[in-house]
Amino acid sequence: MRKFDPSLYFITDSTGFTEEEFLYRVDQALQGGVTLVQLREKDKSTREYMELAKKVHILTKKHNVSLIIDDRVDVALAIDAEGVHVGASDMPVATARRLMGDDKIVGATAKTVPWAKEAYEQGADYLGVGAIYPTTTKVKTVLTSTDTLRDICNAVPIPANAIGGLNKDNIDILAGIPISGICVVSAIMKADDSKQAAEQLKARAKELGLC
Ligand code: TZP
Ligand code: MG
Repeated sequence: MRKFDPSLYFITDSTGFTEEEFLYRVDQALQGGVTLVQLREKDKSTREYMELAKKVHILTKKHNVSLIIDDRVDVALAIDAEGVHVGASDMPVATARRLMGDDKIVGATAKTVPWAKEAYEQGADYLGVGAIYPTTTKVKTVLTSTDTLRDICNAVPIPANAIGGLNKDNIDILAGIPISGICVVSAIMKADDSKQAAEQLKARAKELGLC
């Protein structure tokens, strides 16, 4: 498996931005120190998803950061992204792993311990666990307690990240839980200054011993 750093995992959302503004924010986030990027598009055609992914990949490669494609193994393989992330309504983890091969990153969503164990056994490299707080990002999810997050971290040997409504002012709730990092969309994507937002989140996460 490819090495990756999940500590400050930035998940994109291009909704409401011109492509230029979107790519600028992604680049700013990378300059601010995000360690992993997921391109997450729900409404694009396959061709549009691929074209945007190629552009984002140029930016992530410049910063030596792995790019994960949400939902779509075909798009990830087509642009030679470093990995894919699959959730409950996507391809099963085992299928994604078989198609992606052993050299790519396969991430999975998990909201319970049995689900986390199954994803691990099927070949997931990391887990996204949440939503910890309510989120304004368009997603079908339910809240996951910090107790469940802790149990998942202790149940599987792969990195588990917290996700959902996280920002620099509320991640203290995660202190002491053996997560490998945090996943954020809005806190960076919608910030006035995405670079500064990434820097501040990273500093706060370090202060709390979260990464
Ligand atoms: N899965 C659970 S919550 C979420 C996803 C994709 C969205 C997180 O977005 P935000 O803006 O960081 O709350
Ligand atoms: Mg999905």
